[in-house]
Amino acid sequence: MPLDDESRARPAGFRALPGGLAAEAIEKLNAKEGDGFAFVSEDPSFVRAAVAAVSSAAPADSPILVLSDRLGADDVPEHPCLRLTGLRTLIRDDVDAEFEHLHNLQTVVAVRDVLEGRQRIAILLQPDPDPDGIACGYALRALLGRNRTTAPLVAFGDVTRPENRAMIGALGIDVRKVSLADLEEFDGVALVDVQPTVFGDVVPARLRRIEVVVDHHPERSGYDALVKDIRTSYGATSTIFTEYMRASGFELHAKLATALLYGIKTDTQLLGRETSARDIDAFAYLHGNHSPALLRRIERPALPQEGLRALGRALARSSVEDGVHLLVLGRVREDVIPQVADLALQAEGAEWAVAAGIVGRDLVFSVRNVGHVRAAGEVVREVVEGLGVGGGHRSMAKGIIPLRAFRKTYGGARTEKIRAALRAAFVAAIRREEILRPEARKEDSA
Ligand SMILES: [Mn+2]
Repeated sequence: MPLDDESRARPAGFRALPGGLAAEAIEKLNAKEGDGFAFVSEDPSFVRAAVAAVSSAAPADSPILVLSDRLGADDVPEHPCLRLTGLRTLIRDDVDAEFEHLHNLQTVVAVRDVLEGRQRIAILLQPDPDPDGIACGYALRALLGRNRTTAPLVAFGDVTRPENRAMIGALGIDVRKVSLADLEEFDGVALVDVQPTVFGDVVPARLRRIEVVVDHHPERSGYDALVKDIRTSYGATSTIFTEYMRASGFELHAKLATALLYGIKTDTQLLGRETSARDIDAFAYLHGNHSPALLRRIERPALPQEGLRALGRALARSSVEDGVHLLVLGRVREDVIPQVADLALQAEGAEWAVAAGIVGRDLVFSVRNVGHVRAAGEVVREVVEGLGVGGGHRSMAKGIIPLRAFRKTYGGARTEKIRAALRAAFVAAIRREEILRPEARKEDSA
């Protein structure tokens, strides 16, 4: 091949070795400090000669990459800065990734085709939508190029959790509460992060034939969808939508990237358990585009001054005992409680933080732990047993006890009473597991 053609075929920044493999030829390349060498060969003697030539002609310890599908570590000479990797496998991995983008693009095209002619599309989320569902609904609408009139986000219940309300507030998304009858006004229904079986053992008639479903929960039967994309190995449906965006060359604006990032973060407990390599990939991709300020506003909503004053009073009376830091706030706005729990865990010696406050007619508390102790969700379930409701994950949980039930059991609901009762209940619940199953703690920390 003539030299000029050959130079055009090479990517920028690459130079090929002119002539044979000799020290003079290497010298002609005029390698500088910071340049690297790559050899493509399946022949061990060629590689040995090449490494020797580079070592004698180029700056000392110039890095060398050997691309080969047959050679093993024993076939290449000793060199402090040499790496051996496959050539065809390297190309194949890149091509595989491109085919995956292509499959994602194909799904996006199918979704658009199915929904294109529809006047009004309901993007249906699970009841009491969570950040993963909200982010996916928002992403689907963007992918379809629609607005809140022609493709509203809808659910059979309100968004109730304060963290999730903070998300829709910060992002300016609205989720409309609808009834099954309201769905008749729509000529298209797309479900994200949920499947129709969630809405009843017998799937309501309107949801037995839907247009689109994209989800990561186990696949259920009992309904038909024109486009169905269910990937149970994914930690979040937001990961699937991130792949859609990426594959279709959609320019992710900061709000959308932040929503999807938060969706992945909450569904995977910040890339903890049940996270796939896809989730990590998508997270990294979104991280470059998200708005840290917006994310902070979602995760740390502004605290009302009254909440801060309640925190001040609670801190004045708090102490860390048996590794438990308990703060009883009195009557507060609900979103103050989880933030106080986060803060309380920072106290020296605290393995557990419990923040409690009175909201309406309930005693509401948030629990955090350092992670290598008993799961927070289990402890809370034990504390509320027979009194209220509660649950959560390994390191975060929430409980609600109606004040009436609390008073009945403990004979009152003054701050002092709450402090004493919660402390005793938590210490007992945390200890119980350790006494019954001393090995549990070891397993958990493994
Ligand atoms: Mn989800």
